[in-house]
Amino acid sequence: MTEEAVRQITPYFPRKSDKFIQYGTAGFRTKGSDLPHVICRMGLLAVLRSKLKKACIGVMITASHNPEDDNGVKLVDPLGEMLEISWEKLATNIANVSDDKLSEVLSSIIEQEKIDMAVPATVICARDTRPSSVSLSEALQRGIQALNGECIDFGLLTTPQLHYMVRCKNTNGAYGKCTENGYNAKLAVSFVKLQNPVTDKGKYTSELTVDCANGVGANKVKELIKFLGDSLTVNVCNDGSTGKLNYMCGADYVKVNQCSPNGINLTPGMKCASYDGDADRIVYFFMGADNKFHLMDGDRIATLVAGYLKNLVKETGLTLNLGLVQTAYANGSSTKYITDKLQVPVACAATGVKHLHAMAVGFDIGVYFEANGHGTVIFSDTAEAKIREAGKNESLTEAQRKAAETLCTSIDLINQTVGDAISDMLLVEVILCKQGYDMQAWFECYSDLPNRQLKVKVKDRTVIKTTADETQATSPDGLQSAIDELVKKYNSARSFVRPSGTEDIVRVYAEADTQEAADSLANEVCKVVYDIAGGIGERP
Ligand code: 16G
Ligand code: MG
Repeated sequence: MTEEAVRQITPYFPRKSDKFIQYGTAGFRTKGSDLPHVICRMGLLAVLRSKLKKACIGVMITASHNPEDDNGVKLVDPLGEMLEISWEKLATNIANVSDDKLSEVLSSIIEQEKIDMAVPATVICARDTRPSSVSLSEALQRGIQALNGECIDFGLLTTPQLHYMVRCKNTNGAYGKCTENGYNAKLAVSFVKLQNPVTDKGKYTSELTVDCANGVGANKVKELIKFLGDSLTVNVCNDGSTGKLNYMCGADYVKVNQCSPNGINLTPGMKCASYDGDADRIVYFFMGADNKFHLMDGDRIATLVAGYLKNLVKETGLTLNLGLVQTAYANGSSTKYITDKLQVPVACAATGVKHLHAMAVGFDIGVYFEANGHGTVIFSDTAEAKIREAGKNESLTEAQRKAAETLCTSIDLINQTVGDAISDMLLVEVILCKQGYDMQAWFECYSDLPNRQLKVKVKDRTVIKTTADETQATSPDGLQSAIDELVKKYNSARSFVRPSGTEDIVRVYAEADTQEAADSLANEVCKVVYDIAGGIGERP
């Protein structure tokens, strides 16, 4: 069977180059033109995974915030979570094997994993708006069909919408209807239910301007708005009609450059947000009372969400263990605010959504956010059942019941499968409205510690090893103690280094009480990395 499948696809999607490609933190990602055979082969792998799991598997074609010429592919597991880590290696093997060995590798996976090839397979696929995504989606479907899998093609979707569809499909509608209208209706109904009863909205205004990175989020949010009536006005910018995908716009651009994107003329009083190219990340921004640009990143969103949920849980009287997962990049002030002021425990995970997600599952209610704006909330099955039950429990006080009902509706507003710019945006709006916050009030919750991120080129970045939370370097010898010595020279300072998972460089992060101090510390740490870890090129 594998031989026949390979015979069907290789004439059309041959492996043209020997360039090694790895399934990394966000799947395969490279130039779109290098991907046809990789994506076709992911169709084969998705079919095998579907047969193994006896469930529908998802495949998303996107390169998120990368330039328009790049593309990528990710597999999505049955409950809408990222592909199990042990299968990343299988994906890498399949992508890199020569055409004449492909059948052999497929057969060995079938044997090792004891896959019953008689089980039917279904794969849900979707793509972003990149020009190369259309033909890559065809390649994917050819791969799926070659192993007799059924393919459900949703065409254009945001990445989190695809994750949502997979979960809906495998839970027989318990999570929602497996259609775009189903997704929009679920979110919009919950949003309106949470927003409308708020009588005292304080400084809150129900209007915002969204930079959609000229990506797939633009048309999708336009569809969603139709379901919102007049409860929220969303001005959609960078909708792809004129600008180029991710070019001088989008969440990554705004976060990295700390400035407003092209296409938005930022003036005081405006509330703005940016999605990334596949709408799984969101950051907010505004111009403050000081006439300066202020970024409200994932850390800010996390504090808002954790505080809101913590209050609601308290009002229900239920005992539920709520925690927040951040990465080492989270600003020290946000961690302090959450721990001291909100009294929510904070855990630190390695960079990359799958690591945060895995740690968040350990709480009854696990909130996770990366500073770059990717994040969501996960409710354990038991927590969700308890909350839903409390919403109907006549023996509770009315206030307790109401809080439980509000929590239930919030659960429906949240895309628990993965970070979702559209769903996160609606959640932030609900919370800002309840708190009566404008952007300035939200901003004033705490002040960020000044920080700096730099990169160093080294011969082999894998010589740098870190602890699981990435806050300490365990190798090479002497690196961590050198960093510790430097940190001691500054106030409220912290610094760490880690090998990037997406680029061939070492990343350096430093924060301190002033920008000058953070800059200087980051620079000094770069020199230490260069000297101890085998720097190449000019010394920083
Ligand atoms: C990937 C990750 C992102 C992480 C980034 C770090 C996913 C879906 N994406 O884009 O979460 O922040 O890598 O990049 O997991 P780095 O390793 O180069 O610093
Ligand atoms: Mg993305």
